[in-house]
Amino acid sequence: MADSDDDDYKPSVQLKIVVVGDGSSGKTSLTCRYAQDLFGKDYRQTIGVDFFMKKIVLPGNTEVTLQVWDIGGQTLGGSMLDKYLYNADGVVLVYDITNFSSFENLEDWLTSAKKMIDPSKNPHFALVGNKMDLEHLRTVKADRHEKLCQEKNLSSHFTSAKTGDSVNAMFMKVAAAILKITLRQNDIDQQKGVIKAEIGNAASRSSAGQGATPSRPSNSQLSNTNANQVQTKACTLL
Ligand SMILES: Nc1nc2c(ncn2[C@@H]2O[C@H](COP(=O)(O)OP(=O)(O)O)[C@@H](O)[C@H]2O)c(=O)[nH]1
Ligand SMILES: [Mg+2]
Repeated sequence: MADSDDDDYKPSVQLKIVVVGDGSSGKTSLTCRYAQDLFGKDYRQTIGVDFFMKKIVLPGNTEVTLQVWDIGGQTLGGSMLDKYLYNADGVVLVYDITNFSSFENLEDWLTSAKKMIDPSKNPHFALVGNKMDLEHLRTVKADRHEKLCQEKNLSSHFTSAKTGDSVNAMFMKVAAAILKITLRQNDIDQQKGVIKAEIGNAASRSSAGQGATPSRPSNSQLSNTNANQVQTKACTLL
């Protein structure tokens, strides 16, 4: 159903999605899992891989290029955080369901992100409880998660980067929510829209060096992307 003639495609839409949250919540694992279907059990804090691009097709033959940014080692007070969040269409707030403080800290991540993103962008915020394969060690109850979603108007997701459970679905739902496209269960189950993934870093896109704002599309609905200029890198699983 997702496969159809190229002639039917509408102009491509590009969305910037930024994955934030405490260290060790699984941001890099989620982005690598989504980008390359990789999961590394034992790697150090993210170095060098800032974002990747992946094309998916949403209902209505809407081709979407997702630019997914991993904030790497940036902390809440991190000096580059605003650069990562610049012009984001969606923010994925990740916590580890076995680590209560990673959940508690998300309110601060949310507050900071809201301050850093132009309100006129009206970005979508998603709450992701990761490490669902460790449900037996869960310390954040589902009702706490749902309560925060309601209070802060976040979409609700649970994933396991380790098993891959619901990772594709989460990113697909976030893209659909940003574009206000309704997904049916069938669309989520099929996941046939993946065309390709590329990985790059901010430095390769920034002409003015450190501190410069990575060049970004001025709005979320562009037909032309810099995807081809993205430096290809493997997910850094050290
Ligand atoms: N069991 C389990 N471990 C995970 C999962 N996601 C990440 N991890 C582990 O948690 C640790 C931190 O993951 P990482 O992706 O580096 O977190 P980040 O600091 O937020 O980027 C690593 O040891 C990962 O292998 C998951 O879904 N399940
Ligand atoms: Mg990381």
